[in-house]
Amino acid sequence: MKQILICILILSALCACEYHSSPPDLDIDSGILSIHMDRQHIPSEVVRLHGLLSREDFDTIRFEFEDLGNSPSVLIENIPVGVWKVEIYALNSEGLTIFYGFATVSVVSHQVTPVSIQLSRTGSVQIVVIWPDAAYEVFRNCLVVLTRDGTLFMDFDGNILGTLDIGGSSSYQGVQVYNEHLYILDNAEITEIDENGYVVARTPAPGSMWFAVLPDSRFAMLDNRNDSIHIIDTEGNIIISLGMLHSPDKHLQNVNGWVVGNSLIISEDGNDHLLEVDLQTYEVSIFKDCNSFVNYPEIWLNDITYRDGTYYLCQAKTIWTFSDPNGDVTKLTTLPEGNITSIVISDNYAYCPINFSGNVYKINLLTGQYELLASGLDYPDDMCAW
Ligand SMILES: [Ca+2]
Repeated sequence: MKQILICILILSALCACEYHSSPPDLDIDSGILSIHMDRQHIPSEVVRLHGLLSREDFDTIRFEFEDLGNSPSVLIENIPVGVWKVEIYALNSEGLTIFYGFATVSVVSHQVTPVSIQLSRTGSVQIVVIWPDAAYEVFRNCLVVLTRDGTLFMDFDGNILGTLDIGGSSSYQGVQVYNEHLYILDNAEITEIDENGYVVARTPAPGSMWFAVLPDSRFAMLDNRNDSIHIIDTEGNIIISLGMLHSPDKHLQNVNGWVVGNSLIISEDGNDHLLEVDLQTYEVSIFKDCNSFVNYPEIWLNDITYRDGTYYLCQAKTIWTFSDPNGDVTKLTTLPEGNITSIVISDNYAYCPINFSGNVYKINLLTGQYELLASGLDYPDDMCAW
């Protein structure tokens, strides 16, 4: 179910009426309704957005969103204070309403009241109205760690700031940040949360797989059992399924993905190879053969990330760096324990959680020296910086 989120800010302001001139029994307060929409949440088939503001005994106000290609917004002034119903209609090129949503909003003097309306495809689906208290409390400029105790916000000194009460005990989970939004894979669903803590989309996803957020509203679902990569859209439909250049094996390897430019780099295929998926043509190729340097008996390549021309590739305990996939690799460090489940680069440090011990290490990228940043986490499975 495709849904759009509309954030409505109601800016209520008292009219500049002098009290002695106000006639009795007249509603002298009025407010301003300011509705903004995020273009990335409007499906491409929507060509027109308009709405109604209605209340018993008052004239219905009609409004139209301008500039759909950018960030459409509308400003309605002089709304008498009180409870109003807002309805939004999204039309396609044939003039048919394909999305609809409504909310009851209370226009109050001297208050800014944010209200979200989730638009649903018309038909048999229910219309969902999300009120502001549905937002999660989120923290920014910190690490987000997925554990069996939930999704934790942790600052770069290792202090836990709070918990996002979403996330379960599945071994196939993930957290990732893309375009300032947090994506959490849990129980075969990808939840997208914006910077204010609102859930802006939920995408059904095939189970028992890892994931990567891709450009242009796509996800890659990474399957280590069938050694395949499923590219899905935000409604969960498979766009294309790709193999890993060999028949499915019995290697239940880790499969992590990281987008670099217009490619998805995958670690790994089950044979110590990194793969590259061209996100335009969906061509799959071997990006790097790691057989020559990997540290045995640390089986499997783990997470991979990239910053400023350098790739950071983990095994269970060892972190490698390289800049040219055809060039040499450098060992950054070997931690005293495994398994590293994720690597996050921030400033001049890498941050790596260890699933079995519940520790998080901070590694100096210049010297390779590491320190224990946090401990006592319950099986940290994935991490990102938000
Ligand atoms: Ca496999």
